[in-house]
Amino acid sequence: MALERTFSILKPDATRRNLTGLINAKIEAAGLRIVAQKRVHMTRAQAETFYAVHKERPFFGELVEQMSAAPVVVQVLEGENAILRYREVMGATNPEKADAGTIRKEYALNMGENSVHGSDAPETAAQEIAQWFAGNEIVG
Ligand code: RTP
Ligand code: MG
Repeated sequence: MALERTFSILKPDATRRNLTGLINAKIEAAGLRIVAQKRVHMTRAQAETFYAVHKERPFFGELVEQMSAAPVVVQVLEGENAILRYREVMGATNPEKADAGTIRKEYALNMGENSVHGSDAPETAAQEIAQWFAGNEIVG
């Protein structure tokens, strides 16, 4: 299978607790290469746009609040089957249901503050990467 790219966010709960290095070590150990990375503080508007698919959900307000409350690290990850591979490494949305060894099992605080985001499909990955990175910022 050809190399694929996915979009990742190390969320505010992770940056606050200085966990970005430990999480990156798990990403790299899983065979994914970090081909772009920067630290940004999302505005409310950026968080609303990013999670627009969830705007009717009851947790939307809290999600936007949390995502814009502190800096995040946005990344592009590259590897074979990167989208699914990263979802496996992240673990289930609810950390209580996440498999042992996954990022969320080890580091997430709860369903909302679950340390990482990863794209869920090729179309969303392309869209999310384009929202946060210029082409020349990604070095594969
Ligand atoms: P993500 O988009 O952040 O990678 O997470 P996901 O696919 O595993 O989960 P998704 O259903 O897309 O939900 C997006 C984020 O919203 C927060 N959430 N809170 N309190 C709740 O019931 C609830 N449900 C979801 C989480 O931060 C989740 O990652
Ligand atoms: Mg999602």
